[in-house]
Amino acid sequence: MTWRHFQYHGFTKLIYFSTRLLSQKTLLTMPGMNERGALIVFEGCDKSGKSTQCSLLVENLNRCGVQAELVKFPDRTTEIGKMIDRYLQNACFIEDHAIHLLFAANRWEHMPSMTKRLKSGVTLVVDRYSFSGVAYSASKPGIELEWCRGPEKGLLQPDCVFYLTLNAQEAAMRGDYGTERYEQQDFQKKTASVFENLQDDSWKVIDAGKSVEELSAKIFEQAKDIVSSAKHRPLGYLWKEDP
Ligand code: Z5A
Ligand code: MG
Repeated sequence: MTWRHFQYHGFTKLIYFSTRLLSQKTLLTMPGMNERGALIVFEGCDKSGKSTQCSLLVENLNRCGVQAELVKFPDRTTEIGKMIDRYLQNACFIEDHAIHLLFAANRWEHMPSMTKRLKSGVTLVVDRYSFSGVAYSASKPGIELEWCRGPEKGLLQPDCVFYLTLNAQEAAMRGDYGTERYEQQDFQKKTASVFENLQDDSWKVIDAGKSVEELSAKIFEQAKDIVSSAKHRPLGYLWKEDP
């Protein structure tokens, strides 16, 4: 082999191995093309600390390199959300079935953007969802639980529901309790019993009577596993398989 040949082959090999090394490194560091984000929902009775824990979970996930965003229902900023806000503040009357449909519509209007974000790999942390919709409406006299589930069928299925439990007396001692519709202890007890009926294997029951820090550490640990296991699972749809 001449010196020229040696130079040519050495250079080609160098290019070949550097390209392989680069593509392997890119695969390791870039999020996989088909990896989706997880849909993590927080539910629970009034003042159980859902909003506090949702914000902390988003911060903790982002800090460890998981892209995560907060979604809150009701979203009081949309046209439908503004009607819901007036209703919750006792500024207007809306018939019980009609307000139930508005809460569900408020979720449906967010489905396209939520689906897009999940598919692009973003984890969504959702502060209240369909289970609140069903629990609060089905606690009213004359509204059947099955009827309440109807408009929620086909919404995105959460990968996990963190259900924060707190007894009604403890909740009543927390900030701002009693300023909105539904914030009465008897009604809260009824909603808690409906929530219990709605639980399945994806629910994780959390005793919300602990400190904010203790709760957020425990939730973060569990959420990391949920994010990993959701990556390659197809998106599911709520209560679609029910007869
Ligand atoms: N509703 C419905 O009917 N149908 C639907 O489809 C949906 C909702 C989605 C408004 O919801 C109402 O809408 C709600 C259900 C109904 N009615 N009720 N009741 P909302 O989500 O907008 O409600 P909110 O005003 O935000 O309250 P909340 O969500 O129940 O609170 P929270 O998020 O669970 O708690 P927090 O804001 O995080 O904390 C409450 C206070 O406790 C605050 O002062 C914190 O600093 C304190 N806190 C939090 N964690 C702790 C711990 N660990 N220890 C001590 N203190 C704590
Ligand atoms: Mg809240």
